[in-house]
Amino acid sequence: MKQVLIIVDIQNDFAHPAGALYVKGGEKVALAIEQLVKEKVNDYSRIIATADWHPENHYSFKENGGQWSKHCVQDTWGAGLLLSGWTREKIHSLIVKGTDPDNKNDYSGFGGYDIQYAIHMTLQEILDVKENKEVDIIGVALDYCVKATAIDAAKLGYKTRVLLKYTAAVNLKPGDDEKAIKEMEKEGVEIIE
Ligand code: VGL
Ligand code: ZN
Repeated sequence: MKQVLIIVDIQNDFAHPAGALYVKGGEKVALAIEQLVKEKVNDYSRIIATADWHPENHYSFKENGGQWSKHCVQDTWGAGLLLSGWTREKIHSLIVKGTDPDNKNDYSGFGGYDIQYAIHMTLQEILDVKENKEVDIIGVALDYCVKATAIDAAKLGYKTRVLLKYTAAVNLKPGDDEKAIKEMEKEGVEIIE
């Protein structure tokens, strides 16, 4: 397989029941992803994780006039990955996103950069230097950051699949998950049950 696995935002604030923006079932998704990585680590050419990585003054926080409770503040417990050391050690790149306090279009991993490079390699640059053309996307939340990342990937020309079994949705409104699936399909994302 020449696919890249992109694990979106498996962070305490989304996936741990005590997290600030807990997505129902997030901890089960985290465990399923652990298992998937164990089984497929040699099949994927790379494993990339994204992380919501907000400054205290991020626009999306209620206290700053936004819609969400304060979450994934840089270097706090909530921003940490809810993945074992074994799995984290398999991750080649950690893409942080949502770092600009005022950028209102920051759900997609393609708006972030690899935290290990001072020179700010983007997700697209990392995929392209390795000539990776196919991506499997999993994680949370299906109706926000998974959707935005998958649609960007498809628009940028990558063969893009979302593996539903390894996702969970916020569903602020009932049916947001179905709506997100339709939006992704419209943009050419393949949805795998
Ligand atoms: C996300 C809400 C706020 C996500 C990030 O990762 O889906 N959702 N920030
Ligand atoms: Zn966020």
